Amino acid sequence: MSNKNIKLLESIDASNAMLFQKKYLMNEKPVILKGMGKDWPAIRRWSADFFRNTYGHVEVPVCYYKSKQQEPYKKQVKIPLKDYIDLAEENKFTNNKNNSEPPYLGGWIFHNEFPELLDDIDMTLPCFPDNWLYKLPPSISIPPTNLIIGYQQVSSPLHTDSFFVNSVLTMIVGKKTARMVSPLHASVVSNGQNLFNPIIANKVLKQGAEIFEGTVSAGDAFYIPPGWWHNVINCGFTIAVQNLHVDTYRFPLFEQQLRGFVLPILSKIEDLGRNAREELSKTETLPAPLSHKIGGFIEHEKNYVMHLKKSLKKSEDYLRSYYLSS
Ligand SMILES: O=C(O)CCC(=O)C(=O)O
Ligand SMILES: [Fe+2]
Repeated sequence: MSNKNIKLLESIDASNAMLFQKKYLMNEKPVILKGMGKDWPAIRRWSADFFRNTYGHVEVPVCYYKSKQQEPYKKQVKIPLKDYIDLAEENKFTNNKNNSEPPYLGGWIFHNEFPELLDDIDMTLPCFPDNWLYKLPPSISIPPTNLIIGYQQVSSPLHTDSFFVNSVLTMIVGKKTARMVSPLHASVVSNGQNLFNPIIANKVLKQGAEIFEGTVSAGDAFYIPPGWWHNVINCGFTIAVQNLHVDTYRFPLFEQQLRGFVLPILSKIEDLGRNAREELSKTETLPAPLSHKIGGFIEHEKNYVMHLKKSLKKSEDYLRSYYLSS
């Protein structure tokens, strides 16, 4: 470690679920979970050859974090996994005219297409109670796991994970080093930074933030709490699994984040409806079209008003009790 002001991440045995929950999960404090994946079949099965031979033909999405930042999953460039692994193992990306940045398989959502791979990992982590992500309706489901294959030339610049989820990054092959900053110091860091650049790290430290650093190798995992900034580099060829968790305690904030996605869409639809009604009210009064009756227009409108009223009351009650208790 180059800078002695950088603190070492604490590290505990992953089998000590009680200690993890009390000291780290409850306090949203990052930690290294030693041996998290040591008994997963993936540790014995997964390798560059395994993926090349079994899934080499599959087109996988790659990221270009430096030139494109985080793109929507469906918009990412896709390349055959075989080509990607050849490149990653060689660690010899050379600039070409079209693209000067090496591609990074920074999060492949594999489990719908290849659910058999789920048998190689353990998603029922004893450290995490009940994962509420499984309760979401399929239409807005957030994939609870993804696969990351890396090499020395690629990394994840400083970022926070969306929706305030708990993230567990378990190493299957190779080593990663991470630097993390608490959300309490968000004002002195920014998205996309390289905290491994000593000039940037020193600037962040000087402004009063703490930087935590740790390295994990096969079988070990990082626990990255909600909202924590993290910058992750690959120390050679790596295969890792990221698992996302939302427990009961953090679900209300998560729900609010999801609503932030849905509400603008709902508002837009409502606005259009109001525009149409306004336009109609300017013209001579027309009788309601027959389809209103068939479609149960009045019934649905009443149900909607009831839903809004109930929702409003529950939210107001919740806010009142929140203020009383804090
Ligand atoms: O390994 C990486 O490059 C990124 C991992 C990460 O950002 C995460 O687990 O949230
Ligand atoms: Fe992340």
